[in-house]
Amino acid sequence: MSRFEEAKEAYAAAGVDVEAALQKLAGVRISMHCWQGDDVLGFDSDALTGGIATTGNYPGRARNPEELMADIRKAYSLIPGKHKLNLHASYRITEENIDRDAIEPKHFEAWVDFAKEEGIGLDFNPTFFSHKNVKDNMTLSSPDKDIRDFWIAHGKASRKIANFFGEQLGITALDNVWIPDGTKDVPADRIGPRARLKDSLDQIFSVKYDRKNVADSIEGKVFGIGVESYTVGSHEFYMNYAAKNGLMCLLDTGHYHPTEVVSDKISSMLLFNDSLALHVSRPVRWDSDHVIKLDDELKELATELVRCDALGRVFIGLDFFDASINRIAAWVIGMRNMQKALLYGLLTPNKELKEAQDKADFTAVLAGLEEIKTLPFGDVWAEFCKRNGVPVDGKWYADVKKYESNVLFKRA
Ligand code: RNT
Ligand code: ZN
Repeated sequence: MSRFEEAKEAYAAAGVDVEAALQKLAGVRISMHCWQGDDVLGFDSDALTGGIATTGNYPGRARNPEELMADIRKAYSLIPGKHKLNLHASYRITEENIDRDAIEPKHFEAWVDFAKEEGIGLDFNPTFFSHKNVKDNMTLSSPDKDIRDFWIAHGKASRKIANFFGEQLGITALDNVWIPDGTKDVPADRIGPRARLKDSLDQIFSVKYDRKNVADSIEGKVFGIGVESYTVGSHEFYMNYAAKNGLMCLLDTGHYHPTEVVSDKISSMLLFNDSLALHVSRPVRWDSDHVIKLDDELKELATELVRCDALGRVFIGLDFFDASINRIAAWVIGMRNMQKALLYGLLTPNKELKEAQDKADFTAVLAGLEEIKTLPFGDVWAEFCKRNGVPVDGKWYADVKKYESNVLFKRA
């Protein structure tokens, strides 16, 4: 018997159908964020500003669309399955000298062609940072009407582009709004900026699109660099705005107080919303956006998605950017870890454990959750990689190193 066959039996003894788990995992598209490839620089500015930051200067970052596409292709070749690519407006591809309020679908046609070739979907984000119109740390909530109008136009233009992605690819595109607005020190007026943000969002979302093409989400946050004391777009602000306006909340795992976990929020969100969006990241002491590890919280988050039967109504996107390591490896590790976490959740005897909980047999719950940790998970994961024609663990890194010396290190 092969190791996989043995693993299948071990899981079956615990009440888990391995083939069903593998089939479910194969149906999950994860949105890989383009911005890990170039340290969130994009193609329309020369510095990352606006409350987020990358650290490190590992050689070989992508400097133009060709390099970024080549690197993304390399990463996809080492990740099982077909996924999505998450773009920011700052990654437009054009010779035209246009500002962000004037971007159009045609400026993203090259990405649509790329997506068609790769068999992937696209997601989108308006870029409300790294721009001169981020005035006094404010965009959509600025007291300056011209500033607000510029960003409202950008928000509208972005949704039109996301709609174009959905139309062209036949895969719903997520359009996610995150803004850096806030104040460094304790503000004198909290409600004013929030009222202005509410009005700006009303204008952006006044245009209606077919939900088949574009799904809208808004992403809150607890604080950012330089805006430590007050964030206009807080979680409560967006949760209420989303509920009232039929939009989706996007929960970023780095955007809460350090002991607060997103895994515990998922069930509550799903009971009141048809769908949910996630940015999976790893905060180390703060929203540091480290590459996600297969740690307890990632497994808990993924298991919650499985238990809530939510794989069909959640938009899973990754959001980390580490400039101190090989960026392709960062993607591959993060994407594979997200898939491993989902597989872990799918290989958990959730039904039996729920029944034990309902009978108040908390000992069985504890024992069960602990014992699945030592089942032969790696053999099932290896089978998933093989079936998808990608290297198993231990076999992909050499390929990245080769690409690093042949391609990345040759970039001046
Ligand atoms: C910032 C948010 C946001 C960005 C990306 C680049 O704190 O997490 O999602 O990371 O849009
Ligand atoms: Zn995020």
